[in-house]
Amino acid sequence: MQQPEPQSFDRVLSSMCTEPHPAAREAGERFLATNPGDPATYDAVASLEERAVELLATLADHPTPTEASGYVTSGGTEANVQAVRSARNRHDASDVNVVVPESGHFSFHKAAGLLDVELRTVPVDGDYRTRTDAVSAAVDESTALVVGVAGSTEYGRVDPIPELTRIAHDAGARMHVDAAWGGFILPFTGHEWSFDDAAVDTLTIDPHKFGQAAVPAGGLLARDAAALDALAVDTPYLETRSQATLTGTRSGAGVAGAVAAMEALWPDGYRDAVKRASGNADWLAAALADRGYDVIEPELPLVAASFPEPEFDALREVGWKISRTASGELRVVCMPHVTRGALRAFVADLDRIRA
Ligand code: 0PR
Repeated sequence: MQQPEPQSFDRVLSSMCTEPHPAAREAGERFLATNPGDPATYDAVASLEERAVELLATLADHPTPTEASGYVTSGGTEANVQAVRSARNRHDASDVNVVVPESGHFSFHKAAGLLDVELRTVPVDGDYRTRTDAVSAAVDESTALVVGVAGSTEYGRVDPIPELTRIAHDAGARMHVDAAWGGFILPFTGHEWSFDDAAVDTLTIDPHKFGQAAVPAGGLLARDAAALDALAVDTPYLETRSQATLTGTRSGAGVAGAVAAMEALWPDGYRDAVKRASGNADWLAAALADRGYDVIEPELPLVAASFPEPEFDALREVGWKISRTASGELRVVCMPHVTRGALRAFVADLDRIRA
C-alpha cells in the first residue's frame, strides 16, 4: 500500500504543534530505538534528558538550572497530571482539592478524575486572566495546588503568577504554572511567569509546541527534587531502582529531538521566531479589525475574534485548518510555521467569501 502523505503545515492555523527544526528530526531519528525510561540501560539518552531539563530550567529562569529537577513528558497533559499528583501526594490531608482557573487546559479535568481530587474552578476577569480574589476565596487547608496559566490555550493570556503564588503558599498549597505553550515565548516578553519571578513549585513547558521539537516532547520542571521524589515508585527488577515518570517506556526520539531543537534555537532562534510570530499576530488582528470583526487584542501570538459561522465554515471548506474558542470566536495560533504569506492568502480567501 502506498504511504499516505502527512498533513502539510501550509494551511494549519489551529495547531499548537509546528514543523520540527531539522536538527530535531535528525536527532529524533537517531534515538528512535532508545528508552529513557530505563536510564541504566540507555545511558546516552539518559544524559541527554539531564541536558534537556537543564536547558528547560534555563528558559524558565531557574536560579540554578543544574539543580532543577524534571523530565521530558509525553506532553503538557502528562506534565499537568503529574504536577497535580505530586502536590496531592505531598499534601497532608485526605480530601484534597486543586484550584484551577476556567482558562486552565482540560488536562486538569483528566488529572482530577484520575487522581480523585476535587477540582475547584475559578472564573477569569474581563480580559481572560484568573481572578485572584476568586482564588483567595477558593483556597482552604485542603488545597494542595493552585494552578496559574502562562499562555492560555484559547486566548494566549498570562495569569498574575507572583500574586497567585503568594495566595497558594499563604494557604499552605503548592503553585504550578502551566506554560506548556507559552514557555518558549515568554522569555522574550516582559511577563512575570518564571521560577525567578515567583517561588513556583512546578512548571509545565513543552518543547513540542513553540519549542519546535518533534512530538512527543513535553516538559515537567520542579524547583527541587522533592516534587519528583513524591512521584517515585520502586522498580525492583530494573537496574534503576525507582521511577518518577507516569509512562514506563518513553520516547528517546522525543528527548533527543528536544535537546537538538533547544541547542539550535536557544536563545536567538526562539527570539526571532517570537518576533516573527508576534508581528504576524498583530498583522492579522489589524486585518480582521479593518474588516469590522471584534478582535481580542493579542498578548502572545494568538489571535481570537468574533466570527460568523458561515464564514468560518467557508474557510474550512477551502482547506484552512482553523478552530474556535468555547465561546465561538475564531482562533488563529501564529506558530513558527505560519508565515505572513499564508496569513495574506487566508485574508484574501476571507475577502473572496465576503464579496
Ligand atoms: N496546557 C496548555 C496551556 C495547552 O495549551 C495544552 C495543549 C496542554 C496543556 C496539553 O498539552 P498536550 O496536548 O501536549 O498534552 N493545547 C492544545 C489544545 O489542547 C494542544 C494542541 C496541539 C491542539 C496541537 C491541537 C493541535 O493540533 O488545544
